[in-house]
Amino acid sequence: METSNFFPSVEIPNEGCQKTLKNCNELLPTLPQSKAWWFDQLFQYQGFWIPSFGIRGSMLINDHFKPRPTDIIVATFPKCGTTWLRALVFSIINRNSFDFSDHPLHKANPQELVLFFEGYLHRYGSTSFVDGLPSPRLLSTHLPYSLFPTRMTDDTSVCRFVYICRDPKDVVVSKWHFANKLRPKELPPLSLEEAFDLFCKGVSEYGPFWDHVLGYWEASVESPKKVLFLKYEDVKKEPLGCVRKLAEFLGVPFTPEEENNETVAEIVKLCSFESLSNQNVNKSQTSSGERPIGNSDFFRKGEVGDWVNHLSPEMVEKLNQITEQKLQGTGFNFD
Ligand code: PAP
Repeated sequence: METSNFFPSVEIPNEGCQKTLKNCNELLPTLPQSKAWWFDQLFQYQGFWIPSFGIRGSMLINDHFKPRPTDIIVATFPKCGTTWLRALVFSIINRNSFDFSDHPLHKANPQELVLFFEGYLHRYGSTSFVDGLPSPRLLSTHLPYSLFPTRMTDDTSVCRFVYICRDPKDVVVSKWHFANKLRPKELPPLSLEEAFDLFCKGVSEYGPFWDHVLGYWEASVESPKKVLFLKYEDVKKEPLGCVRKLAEFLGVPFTPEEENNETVAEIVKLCSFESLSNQNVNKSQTSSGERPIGNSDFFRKGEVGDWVNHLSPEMVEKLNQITEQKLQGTGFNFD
């Protein structure tokens, strides 16, 4: 049995999961490949550029995962607000179990409280760890909506998804900064120009960005009880309203007593960038065997519109144009 803080134990996958892993290993070399922004290669799988562990995770989910009606899947394209949404969902769901002065978010990074779904499946090579988690299970994913099995996406009574998206101009800047922290030292730094070019071509972990966003957007329009779609910018502007909306969607609306006690405001405050980034646990720069980065790397500026400090007017025009084209006729925009 292997152990680590992040992944407590590893067991031998059962026969069914071993078969899935074998199928995945056979499939990977047949897929189109591209260089990644960080350490792993990207494979074009069902229309998306995914690292191998994500494909492994998706195949294990499709073949073996048994969803429960209480499951909550926190879904994002990388760098769109995963850390924030994890913290918000965890504190909404567990608000009666903890005192705000002695809350788990003071001691643990949101990643330890809302587990990375495909990351855990890949690490264990099976669904057994996730199968053993108590309800309600809070799981985080970067996988596109279309990569989940229909038994999770069809039936409104089987699990719920909450998604947060962000202006692609801020996403590309945030992801570029993050990529240069994650890249192995032997590789040269990724220039902003190269990162931008790859992002525009859709070649980015879990990209194309627009297809990822639209998959969840369309699902939220079709099944508003199954998928809640949020924008980073809206949560920044109206955090109280968004937290109330989240709680209602998750089936745990705030009571009048909680409103009087300012529970909503406490949650917003606890999960804010200022609060989370100042927790000692999130100031850590220590990397682990599983992650070559520290918790502090998930907190940079946490602002809307930092792209003005990085993108040239030509880049802005190009990205705006692509976004306009991709979103045309979908009923969705980033305004
Ligand atoms: P991940 O997808 O790799 O888990 P994710 O948490 O989605 O990363 O994105 C990190 C971004 O969210 C960073 O944005 P920036 O680079 O533009 O600064 C990070 O600063 C921001 N972020 C982290 N926590 C919060 C928060 N509590 N509120 C607002 N933004 C946050």
